Amino acid sequence: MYSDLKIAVEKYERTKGKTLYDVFEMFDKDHSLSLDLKEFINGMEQIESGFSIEDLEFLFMSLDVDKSGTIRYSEFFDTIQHHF
Ligand SMILES: [Ca+2]
Repeated sequence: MYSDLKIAVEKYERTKGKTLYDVFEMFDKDHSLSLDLKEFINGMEQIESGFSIEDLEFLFMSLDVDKSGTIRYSEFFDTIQHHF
């Protein structure tokens, strides 16, 4: 499922000419430099990732490495860049 996440994000980056940081910033509506579950789900729907809500909840929990209830940029970035 991580590879699907990477593919979805990279497809969006390519078609829109965005960086991974731009994508994160777009998701991070309140500019807290971290994503809560709602921001993550809304963001993934915005880039038309095609994941179900259940999949997104699972991904969110996996991305939240330290189980803080939010995804920090470093967690987001590390998972997408280095998980393969
Ligand atoms: Ca946030």
